[in-house]
Parts: sequence; C-alpha cells; structure tokens
Amino acid sequence: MRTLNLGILAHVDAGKTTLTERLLYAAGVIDEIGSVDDGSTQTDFLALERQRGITIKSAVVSFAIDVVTVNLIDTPGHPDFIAEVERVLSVLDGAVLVNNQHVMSFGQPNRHFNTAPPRAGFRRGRGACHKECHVV
Ligand SMILES: Nc1nc2c(ncn2[C@@H]2O[C@H](COP(=O)(O)OP(=O)(O)O)[C@@H](O)[C@H]2O)c(=O)[nH]1
Ligand SMILES: [Mg+2]
Repeated sequence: MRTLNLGILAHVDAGKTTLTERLLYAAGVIDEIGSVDDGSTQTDFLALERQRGITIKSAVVSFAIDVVTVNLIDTPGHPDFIAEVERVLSVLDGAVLVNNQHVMSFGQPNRHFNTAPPRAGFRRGRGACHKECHVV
C-alpha cells in the first residue's frame, strides 16, 4: 500500500475547505457535500471553525484509491494560523494551490512552498485552481 499526503493550500476564503469536501465526495468518502456556510463540512469540525466559517486547525481525512492511501489535509488560510500550515508542509508529497479569482493571491501559498523543508520526491512548483471551476 502506498501513501499520498496531499495538502490543500491557499489564502483565507479561497475555497480550500469547499474543495476538500468536493474531493471527498468525488472519492466516495461522503454521500452528501457539506457546506462551510452551514457548518457541515468534514474538515471544519471544531465548534469555533463552524461558528466562524474559517479553518483554524489542519485536518486530515484518509481514504483509499486502489492501492494508494490518500491523506487529504485541509489547512487554514488565515495568517494567524500559519503555524498550522507550516506544521504539515514537511510531510506533504504534493499540494493543491487554490486561488480565488477575486483576490488572485498566490503570495501566501508560494511562501509556504519556498520555505517548505525538502522531502524526498516533493517537487516545488506552481499550480492553480480557479475558484469557480475546482479543477485539480
Ligand atoms: N462563488 C463561489 N464561492 C465559493 C466557492 N468555493 C467556496 N466558496 C465560498 O467561499 C467561502 C470560503 O470558502 P471556504 O471553503 O471556507 O474557503 P477556505 O477558507 O479557503 O477554506 C464560503 O462562503 C464558500 O461558500 C466557489 O467555487 N464559488
Ligand atoms: Mg477552510
């Protein structure tokens, strides 16, 4: 069994938790797509996260695709919780950078990549996901 640690990174409100929920649905982990606006997502499970609609702690959801165990890690985007993001960077095999067309800020996720401790097989680079399409 192989493992893939995949992080979802971006600035606050880019749509990371929403995308995480969609990926869990697409992978068959959940039958219904939760909403951050209703406080019903899998990864924003703390009471304060649901109340405020923001991610505070990085959250992992694991599932299997064929012979690969995928650990999907939804991270906070608010600068106050940046330590939570840096904590997971060292274990990532890859990441999805989510961008919001209204903000177009890759500054924060790019800083994460540039300061991430190197891990075997982790290639730094740019990726983009338009908020309205959620293409990974
Ligand atoms: N219009 C639109 N709104 C979105 C989309 N994805 C997320 N949102 C909204 O953007 C807000 C922040 O989403 P969230 O997933 O919490 O962003 P995060 O802070 O990056 O985790 C919420 O109100 C979502 O409903 C999208 O693709 N289109
Ligand atoms: Mg979030």
